[in-house]
Amino acid sequence: MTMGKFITLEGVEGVGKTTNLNFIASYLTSNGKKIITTREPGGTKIAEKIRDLLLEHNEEKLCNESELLLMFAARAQHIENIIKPALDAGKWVVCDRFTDATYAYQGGGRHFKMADINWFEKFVQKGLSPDKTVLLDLSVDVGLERAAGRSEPDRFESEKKAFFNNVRRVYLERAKAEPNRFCIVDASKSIEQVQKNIQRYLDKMLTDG
Ligand code: Z5A
Repeated sequence: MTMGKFITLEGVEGVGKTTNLNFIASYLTSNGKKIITTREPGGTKIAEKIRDLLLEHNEEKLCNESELLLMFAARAQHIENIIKPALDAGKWVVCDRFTDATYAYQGGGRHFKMADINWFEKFVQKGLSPDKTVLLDLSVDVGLERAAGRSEPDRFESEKKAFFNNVRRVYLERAKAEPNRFCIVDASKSIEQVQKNIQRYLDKMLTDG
């Protein structure tokens, strides 16, 4: 039985997850909530080491099966050591990406069967799932443009447009299938408008308790 709330942010690259994670954190804090912000893959020392393995270009090619297993290995560490203790202590956890990203990237992008991902989800999460997921939706072209030129592209950022179009498609399918958990926010709007829209969902969560 958890007491806090678990909010995740999702979307293709460059949609503004980091920008809006900071906004959500300060809005909830100003409304008296104890919060932690975190990210996936990552969030603990071991999970951040796994993140490096996943994002870096390695001399030895990381095979897709290892990629999927490492995502869930990092997640297991993160849930056990960060997410669950925070929720149990009544904190609100705001997380940049979670398992919807695995369905979108490893399912949509790498073509793993959704049923296989679902098996790992149950094995690792033991029923834990976000209370609310903000899907920042944006065309792949605009997202890649926004993200361009920041640094050397990592292993995922080096993928082709078709890969990201599949990622976006799966995100939207999942949002349609779970309308109560997901809120889809049009990330092509100005930052102010995007945050106004996110705030409406947060206000509802704060009122509903
Ligand atoms: N991955 C996976 O495959 N499977 C999994 O299960 C998980 C992850 C959990 C790391 O993710 C990679 O791991 C990710 C998927 C994979 N790879 N990809 N691609 P990440 O979240 O750490 O990396 P990212 O997706 O590359 O995040 P990002 O590029 O940092 O994007 P962002 O956080 O969404 O965007 P941002 O930094 O907030 O904004 C980008 C720019 O746009 C910035 O200059 C902003 O000022 C600007 N911006 C933001 N909002 C707006 C609006 N509304 N208008 C105009 N400009 C804006």
